Amino acid sequence: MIKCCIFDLDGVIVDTAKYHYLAWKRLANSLGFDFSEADNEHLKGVSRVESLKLVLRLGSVALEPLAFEAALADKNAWYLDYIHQIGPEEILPGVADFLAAVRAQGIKTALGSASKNAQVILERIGLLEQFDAIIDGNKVANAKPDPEVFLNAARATGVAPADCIVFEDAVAGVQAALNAGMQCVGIGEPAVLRQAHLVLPGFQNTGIDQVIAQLAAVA
Ligand code: B16
Ligand code: MG
Repeated sequence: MIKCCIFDLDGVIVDTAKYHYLAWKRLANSLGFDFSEADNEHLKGVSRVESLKLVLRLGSVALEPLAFEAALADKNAWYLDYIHQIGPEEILPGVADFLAAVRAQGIKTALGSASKNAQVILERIGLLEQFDAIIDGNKVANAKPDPEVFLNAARATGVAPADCIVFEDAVAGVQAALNAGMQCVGIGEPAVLRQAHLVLPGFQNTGIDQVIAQLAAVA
């Protein structure tokens, strides 16, 4: 029986990838190379440190530890300049109603995100109070596909992993959910997220009862 829904943040609740892109592009340009939106696709769901390693590899740039830390700080400051301007209009279609319906049924809600900025993003979009637990990049040691983030979310809500559904837009996140022994709904393209038990384009035109029934049908 489903007792907890765990949501990834970027690409599921809100599309912050466009702001990550602008900040990474500014950093790449400051280091003398360009960074495209196609390059940015590879950073979705990837932690900040691993993202910087990928960006530097693209530009064939090596940074000493102090410069590496400074680059991380610059990128995050530029990213937060955008985040501090967002509001509830950035919530992806159907998400707010879906979350409210989950909670109305007495099902717990948790956030399971790689982002260290999850709290401020949820505050800005007005959804902070909609989560029983928030497990973000500050609370985990191992990045997705390691199941740590989702197992922590299950533990924080007191729900067994088998009774959790994870909603994820990144391949590594889908793998993390499966590694946690949870049901997984991919949000995005079926061809990309084919390991998920079910893939939906988003939260419009669906509801928690429908999702639970669709998962039962493919079990
Ligand atoms: P931050 P998610 C991820 O969020 C993003 O998809 C990824 O692009 C980003 O690098 C990562 O968070 C870390 O974010 O720099 O804010 O700590 O999809 O796991 O919610
Ligand atoms: Mg994501």
